[in-house]
Amino acid sequence: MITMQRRTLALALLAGVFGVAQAADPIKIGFLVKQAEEPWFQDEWRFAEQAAKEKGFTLVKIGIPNGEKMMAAIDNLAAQKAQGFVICAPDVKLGIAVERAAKRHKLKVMSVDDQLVDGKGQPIASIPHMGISGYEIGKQVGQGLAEEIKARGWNLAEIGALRIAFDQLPTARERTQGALDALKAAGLPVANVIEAPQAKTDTESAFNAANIAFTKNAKFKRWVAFGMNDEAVLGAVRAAEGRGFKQDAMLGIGIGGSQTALNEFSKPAPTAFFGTVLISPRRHGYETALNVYEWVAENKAPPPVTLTNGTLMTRKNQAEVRKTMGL
Ligand code: FCA
Repeated sequence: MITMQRRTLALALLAGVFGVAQAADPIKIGFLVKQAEEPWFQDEWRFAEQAAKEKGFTLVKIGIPNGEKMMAAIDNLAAQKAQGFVICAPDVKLGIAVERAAKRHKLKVMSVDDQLVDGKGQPIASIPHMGISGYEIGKQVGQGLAEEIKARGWNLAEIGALRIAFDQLPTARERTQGALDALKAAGLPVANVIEAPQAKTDTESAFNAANIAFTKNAKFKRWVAFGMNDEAVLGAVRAAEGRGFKQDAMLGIGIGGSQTALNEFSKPAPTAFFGTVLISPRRHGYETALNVYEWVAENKAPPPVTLTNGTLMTRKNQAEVRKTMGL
């Protein structure tokens, strides 16, 4: 009896010394996202749940629309005895705050989608990250637009190119820069690029931004639109419709491929939302949750940075493209 107790004590001490979760500790991992209502984040959560089910850990999903809610969520995770979390923060400049809170509560942290930055705007290297290859994916958007412009026989010199911009977010800036560079390479005059900064990253803000841009640039009779995600492009498409630019005078390609895009593709008649670059919510949800789980359970740290790619998906090829992505 006494020997047994000693052994238990020794094991407990060992576990304490090495900071390893004891076998009896149920593993709990948070998944914090900035815009829980957006289909992309819903998909990420769904795939993270799949990892939780397979590995037998608990996933705690929390929406963090602002910095205050974010800090409260991290404290809440610690109070619930979680051991780590995945985060897409409402503002990447909250990076240092995230790093400190995680350290204070001894929580492992990994970022997804939006890479956290320090006070100088540099990525925080101690926080592993999985994001998309923003510039490359943006280029795919621009190339897709250029090809369709050609197929329609439109004259690049007469087209307004609407950039729905959210430049305070580095990945958003990279994405639209890629699209712009591809369009310029195809022959789009720089003077035709119309900037439409959105206040927030949702469809309504993009709609408002596009409306202002259309009003100011009435000389263009044909438009293409691109932005950081499907919601941005959808806002531009809806604003264009309101001004009589239907799919024969307007062309938009988004980034994402979640329900926002699928809803457009399933409408009986094609809209100006021509396509999207499908990215992988499975990788971003399932893999990040698994990465943090393995970090906690097996002390195996995730790769410092993982960048994922995408595939152009249109109304026509949506079924096969989604299948290839395992969706
Ligand atoms: C960002 C965007 C999302 C999605 C994700 C991959 O966080 O806000 O819409 O594009 O990157």
